[in-house]
Amino acid sequence: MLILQNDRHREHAGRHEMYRGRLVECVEVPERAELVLGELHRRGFARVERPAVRADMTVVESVHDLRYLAFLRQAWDHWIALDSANASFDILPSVWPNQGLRRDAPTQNFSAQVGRYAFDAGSPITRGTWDACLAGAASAIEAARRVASGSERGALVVTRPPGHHAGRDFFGGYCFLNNAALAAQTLRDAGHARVAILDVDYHHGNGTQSIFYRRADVLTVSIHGDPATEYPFYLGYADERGEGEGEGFNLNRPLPKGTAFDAWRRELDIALEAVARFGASALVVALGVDAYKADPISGFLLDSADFTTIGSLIASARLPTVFVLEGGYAVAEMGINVANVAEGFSLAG
Ligand code: OKP
Ligand code: ZN
Repeated sequence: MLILQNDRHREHAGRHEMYRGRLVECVEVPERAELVLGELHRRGFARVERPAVRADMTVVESVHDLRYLAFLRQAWDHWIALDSANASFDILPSVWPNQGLRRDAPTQNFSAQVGRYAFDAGSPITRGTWDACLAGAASAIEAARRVASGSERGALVVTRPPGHHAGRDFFGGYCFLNNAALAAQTLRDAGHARVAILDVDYHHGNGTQSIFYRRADVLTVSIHGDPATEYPFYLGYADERGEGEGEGFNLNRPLPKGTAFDAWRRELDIALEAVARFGASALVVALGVDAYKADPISGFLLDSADFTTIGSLIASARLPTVFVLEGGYAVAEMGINVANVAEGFSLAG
């Protein structure tokens, strides 16, 4: 299996996120990707490549909104222009156009613009956020191209920040550009008529769902902690099934906090059946490993060995597959859990 790494991920390094009235240290840290790469290397996944080219903006601009992209690209410069002392702090929103306020208001105020594009106060924009995200997008697009051409059966994109909470024109949940959506769109553009995205991160991939909600060509399936109690709270319920042409092409399988692998695995069977019934010819896996029992911000009870099983069950779908790294915050063990998925997938032949 091909491993593609985003070698600019370190440039996104948030300092604080807002949580329960205080600024706490970010859990989505550069060390995460380093530990994954270290463990893959130890296991002998020798082919680790860095994508040589910049992200194809045609793909990025087909998934994301042009004004949102311009905002992200310029955000740090605008932040510093407000006050050079801002360089010591990250950008976080403090005001939002909810409750009847106008999201399309022609405001010139920078803070107001941040709030227009952010849906939480836990996802700081830093000096290197744009460059790190764009390099991540390049990795996801390149992985999808290699898999689409048939030169690889499977590819794993080791990148951060994650992407599945990012929508067409919004960021949140530590996510800015939706790497899984970019991979899926790339597979579509390469001729795969039906592409499925399977999201196994503990948190519902609200961004991915919203990007494809009205489309019948990309099936989105997610297994996650019940949003009635778990982040992102406002999306991810079982009754969200798609809209318009997309009706029937979104499947949510929320599970209660405390769910262990026997029940989780039954949901994976259901998800993979849906992918097969849909007739997907390619698969993107939004690979969060925060379903792990020791994850500090999640509530499922999976063991490290379960991730090997997940990898082999996904391989049993027999589809060209792009794995894109999402969450996982039990930093010490996340390398093992990601490498287990990769090994389970590879060894299943
Ligand atoms: C991103 B991904 C922790 C609060 C939770 C948001 C969680 C985002 C998860 N202090 N904040 O899906 O792993
Ligand atoms: Zn997550």
